[in-house]
Amino acid sequence: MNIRLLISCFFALHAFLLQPTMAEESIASEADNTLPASEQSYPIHVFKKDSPEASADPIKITSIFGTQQLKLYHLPFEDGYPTGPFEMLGNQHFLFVTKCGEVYFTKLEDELKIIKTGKSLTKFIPGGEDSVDESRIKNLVYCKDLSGVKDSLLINNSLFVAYTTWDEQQNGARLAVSEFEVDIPNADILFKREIYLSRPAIKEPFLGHQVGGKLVMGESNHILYLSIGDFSKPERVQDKTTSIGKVIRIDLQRLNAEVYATGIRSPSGGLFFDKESNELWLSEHGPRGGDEINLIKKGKNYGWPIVSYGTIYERDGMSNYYGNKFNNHEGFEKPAMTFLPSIGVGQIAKYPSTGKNDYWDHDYFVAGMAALQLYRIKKEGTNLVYAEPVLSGYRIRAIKIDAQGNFYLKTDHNQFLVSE
Ligand SMILES: [Ca+2]
Repeated sequence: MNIRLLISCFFALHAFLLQPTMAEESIASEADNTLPASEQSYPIHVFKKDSPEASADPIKITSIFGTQQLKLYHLPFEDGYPTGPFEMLGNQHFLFVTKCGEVYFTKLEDELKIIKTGKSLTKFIPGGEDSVDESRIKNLVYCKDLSGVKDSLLINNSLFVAYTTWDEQQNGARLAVSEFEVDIPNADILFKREIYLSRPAIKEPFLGHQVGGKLVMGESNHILYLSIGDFSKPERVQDKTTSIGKVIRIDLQRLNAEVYATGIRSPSGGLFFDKESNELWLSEHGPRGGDEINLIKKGKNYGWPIVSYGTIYERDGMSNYYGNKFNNHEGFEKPAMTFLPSIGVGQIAKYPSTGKNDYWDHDYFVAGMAALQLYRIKKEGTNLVYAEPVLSGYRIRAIKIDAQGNFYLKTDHNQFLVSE
């Protein structure tokens, strides 16, 4: 039996076993690691709508090499889980895009205030044969369960947004990237063009938090990288005719897209291009255990679903199960760092050289969403040496660090933490 047939058999059984718990599997890779081992054997939905109890103590990023105090603000709108990204517009103005594609222009004063409310990400399309309208407005974002807006990226006045969209003809979902023009003085946003669509359209049921969708600017400002997850269809990842489980490189000038790397499971955490070292870093959720941070190189295969340092949820500790090598990464590009148990590895940001804290210079800060932690990761060359937990109690969805070393952290609980 060849390897592809083995994989197909494995996932057919895997899918069969998953049937009754499909909805619960959804947060599997971000599982609550505080549960006893016996309760961790099966997928458990652990997202808690209420944020953990607020402490009266000052909120601090606390490393053995220095601290930084944060102030907690509450978002002046409600976002659904998994929540959307934000952008810094300068002068304490921030733009938020919610999971369902509503855009909020806000300003940070004593509190975070809305300048202009929620316009949805839409475009006008021509009227059809049996339409009474010359054109109609179409919502772009397929916002259902765990699907929705996955990331944004602001380059000058262009806002690139990655989101799930519904293909009516194929009756399935795709990951799309579109460009919008941001009119900052008028706090408005306009659809400009569609940049990318993943292939093929994936029919329901699939796991909408496992589609990836992280965007980053690459070696120049007309090169974008996009991460795409396995849509919970792992058997499609090693298939070269799909864009499932791949990193895509998009040239904005030529609107040309190519597969850059493959073998990715769920890159819903972070994609980071280090302009100082020209390195592309990606964090991804493993199955049970095996959350990874990968240094992404052109043409390389990162192993999913053939190898993983984790295992699947429903086969406690089994290795070599139906041809898969668990607790092993042989024959494929190995992660630079792996987390057991899974921390729900999230977004990656770099601390710049500020003169304020030499010890943190050039280190990476990475969120552990399930672990409710922020980690400082010491980097030496391309080696990630250790991960130091520096802030706990917040489920951090998005991280930015400005040139002065100020942190901006957005959580899944409608919180916004900013350096004081
Ligand atoms: Ca891997």
